[in-house]
Amino acid sequence: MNVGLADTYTIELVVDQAPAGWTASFWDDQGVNHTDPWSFPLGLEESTEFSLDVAPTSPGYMKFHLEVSSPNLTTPLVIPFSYLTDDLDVLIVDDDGAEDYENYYTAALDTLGLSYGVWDRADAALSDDVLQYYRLLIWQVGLSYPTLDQEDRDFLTRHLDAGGKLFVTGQDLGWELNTEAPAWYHTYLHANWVNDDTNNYNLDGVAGDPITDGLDLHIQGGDGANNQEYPDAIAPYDADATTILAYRSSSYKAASAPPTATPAPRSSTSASGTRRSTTRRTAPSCSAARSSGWA
Ligand SMILES: [Ca+2]
Ligand SMILES: [Ca+2]
Ligand SMILES: [Ca+2]
Repeated sequence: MNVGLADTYTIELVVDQAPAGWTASFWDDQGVNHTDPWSFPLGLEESTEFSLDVAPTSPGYMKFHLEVSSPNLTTPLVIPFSYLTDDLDVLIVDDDGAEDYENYYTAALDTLGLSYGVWDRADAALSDDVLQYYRLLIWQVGLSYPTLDQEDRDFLTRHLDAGGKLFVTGQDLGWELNTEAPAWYHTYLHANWVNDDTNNYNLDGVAGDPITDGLDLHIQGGDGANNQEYPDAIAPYDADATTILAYRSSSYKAASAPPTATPAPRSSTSASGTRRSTTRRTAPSCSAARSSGWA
């Protein structure tokens, strides 16, 4: 609805990210389909409606936005949208604010040949459709703070209680949850926060672990995000978790996961890199949880 001056608006659909072959368009209230920018007049308190049409040709996701401009709008109105098919291998929850750390995960999934979608947490909370369609979540918070707020934890509680699988990573996740939600951290990630800054950037895998056996991991520089400054030390909280990554030449542990022999929910948590000041985080630590046969 136009609540300002009579104006001529131009609406444009801009595709930000889409697999090859996907198309998107919008319909005006006269039933005309548009792919190019379209202009229309609106008087004071007049309104119009649009509907969107996405034509996917493969498992995947599209990010696009509508941009509305007019001579009397100093800044165009941007309305973001995401469209995800319901047959994806993995859903990445992009909860890192305006950073682009999700690209590390999409690159890895591309290498593995797995299909995925990206849900921008800044655009919307997770809908319960996610519980039905996406069993494996990669939830990355990057350097954002707070990390998993109450709404996030409530969603993840439902996801994990339903047998969903989770890998969660972000700066000082353990440090924050140890203060904000220790019972949830212990119960759902089966992790215990130990230390805020190990000052150690070399990790060793654990012999026999299906994921980390033989892994020699340097978490600073290289081709990573290079944002690790205050890597947490964590430990398994209970018998439902076991250490899978350890800091080299140290008693500190960096990651835990469900014991492989345990059939029910397993969770792994890794703490590495990332830091904060007293008021906000400035570097990432990584906390990972897998559950119900994540490997
Ligand atoms: Ca992002
Ligand atoms: Ca969050
Ligand atoms: Ca830390």
